[in-house]
Amino acid sequence: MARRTVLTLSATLLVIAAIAAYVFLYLTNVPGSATAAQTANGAQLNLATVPAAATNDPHPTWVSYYVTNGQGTGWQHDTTFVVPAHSLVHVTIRQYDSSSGLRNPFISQATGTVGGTFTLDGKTMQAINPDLASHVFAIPQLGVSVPLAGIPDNAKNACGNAPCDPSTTAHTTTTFTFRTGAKGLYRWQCFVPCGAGYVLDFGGPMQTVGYMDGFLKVV
Ligand SMILES: [Cu+2]
Repeated sequence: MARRTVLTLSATLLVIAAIAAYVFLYLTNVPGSATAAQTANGAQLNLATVPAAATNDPHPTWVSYYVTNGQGTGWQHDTTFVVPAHSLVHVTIRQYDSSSGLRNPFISQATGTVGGTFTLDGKTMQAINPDLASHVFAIPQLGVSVPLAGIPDNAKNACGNAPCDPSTTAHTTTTFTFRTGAKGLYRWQCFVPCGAGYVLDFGGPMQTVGYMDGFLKVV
């Protein structure tokens, strides 16, 4: 009888400990967020994509998005972006990674942006060569999707780990504008199979918030 009580108690304590670990390690462990800068023209979001996160990151070999300031410096590893509701959001993404290419060439077109276009290194475009895609910035609920071109495979001064210096390392610069709707939490993600080393290249950073996924918090 005493033995059965001890066993039952131990099992109960184990379950409680497991639930507590789940709550504190996962449910309350929310990634940080970054608020878009307010400019005279509307909200401005400055992002960067890198071939590898910072060397002191929990996953220093993973591809990732980062937030920067307007000069492309002041790097923050956040992928929740706070933007105003019913507003224009201007986005600039400095992209430091090489191309992975798309399996579905449809995604090489921009959708859901103002004018249906984006600029790549200053040139207005509607699509890129699908083979040149390095990452995609897509907000499926808003119909927004913009392809990001990779740097050439033989680029000099390619950046390794974040943070990357925009004045000395190779990158492409993509800009576009989209309009937000109602307040709410919207998911964004990359669609390029860029999770090298994982099943179908869609695992690891591709399925982890904080790397190739995040949220748009419309307030
Ligand atoms: Cu990606």
